[in-house]
Amino acid sequence: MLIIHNPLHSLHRGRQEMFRGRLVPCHEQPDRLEFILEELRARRQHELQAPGEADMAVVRRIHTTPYLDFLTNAWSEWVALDPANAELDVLPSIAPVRSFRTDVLPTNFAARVGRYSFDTGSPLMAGTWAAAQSGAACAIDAARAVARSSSGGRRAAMALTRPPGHHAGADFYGGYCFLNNSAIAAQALLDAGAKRVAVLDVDYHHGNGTQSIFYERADVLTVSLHGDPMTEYPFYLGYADETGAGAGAGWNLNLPMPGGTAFAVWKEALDAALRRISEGGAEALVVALGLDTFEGDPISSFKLTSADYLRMGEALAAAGLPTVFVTEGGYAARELGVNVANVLEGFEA
Ligand code: SP5
Ligand code: ZN
Repeated sequence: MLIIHNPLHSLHRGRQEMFRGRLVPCHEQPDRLEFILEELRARRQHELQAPGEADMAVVRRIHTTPYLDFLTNAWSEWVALDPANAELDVLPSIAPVRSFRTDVLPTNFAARVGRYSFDTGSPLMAGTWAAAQSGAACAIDAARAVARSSSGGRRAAMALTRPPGHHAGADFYGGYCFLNNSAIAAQALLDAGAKRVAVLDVDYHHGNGTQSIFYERADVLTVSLHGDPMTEYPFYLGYADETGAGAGAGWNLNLPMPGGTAFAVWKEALDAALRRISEGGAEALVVALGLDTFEGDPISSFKLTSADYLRMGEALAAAGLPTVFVTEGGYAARELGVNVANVLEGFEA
């Protein structure tokens, strides 16, 4: 498979995230991607490429200009507050919840960090913007390689990148995500001529950013399989009764499952998701490929085994659609390589 991998990913290297009142080591680390690259190279059947420059016109159809301006300048503003900040990651210190104004944008930097983020677990640092932009470039290039498939291009491609993207909305970051690479891939497929695209999110966590970006649109069907938000992050979105709104009514499907879910039950949800995608007439598929459903994942509670990822890949291939894989979460770093490679092996079998 064609794999567009992010050469700048390690510029984003979070030191700490907040957990239960403590700063603990960040789970979303550069070695995650290095282990995947190592395994994909070892299997020898993949074609690894670096992306070109990100086409920001596509990114701007997904994210707002004020948010992109914030990301572009965040680090220099942080260091301008105090040169000693250069040794620290940016984390928010205020959350403008209900009854606060959304129509003011304070010049105070800390205030704007709160405006544009939704958790205290997503450190932002000097290289975040460059790494995230290069990840968007991977998503766009992978999508365009697949979009050309009618004229003899690719059946599938992968954007292999971090930081992940599916928690990021049009104007906010969180859940280790800054630019929504899966949404950007979907938009690139539409821009290249697809009339309808499906985004199937198999990360353990609900893809709240992707859902909210497309919630009122019928040209992107969003489907997410995830841990029940009543107990699992991101808690405040991802319930089964969220089905889309306005022009997008009926074009969102959430399939939450309880902690401890193993592959037999998970696969039934996947089959339901793929039936919905088939009914919806999608012309291309984006798979938001989180590997935190793995039994060994340190922050999640599903029970998928490495062999199950072969079956997952086979089922995704059986959908018969041009497919763009975009990597999302998954924190059992060492096992990520085999698990990603197994999805692709199952897909290409
Ligand atoms: C892309 C993605 O998978 N984002 C997930 C973000 C989850 N953030 C909350 C993590 C809380 C983990 N705390 C577990 C501590 C175990 N000692
Ligand atoms: Zn996740």
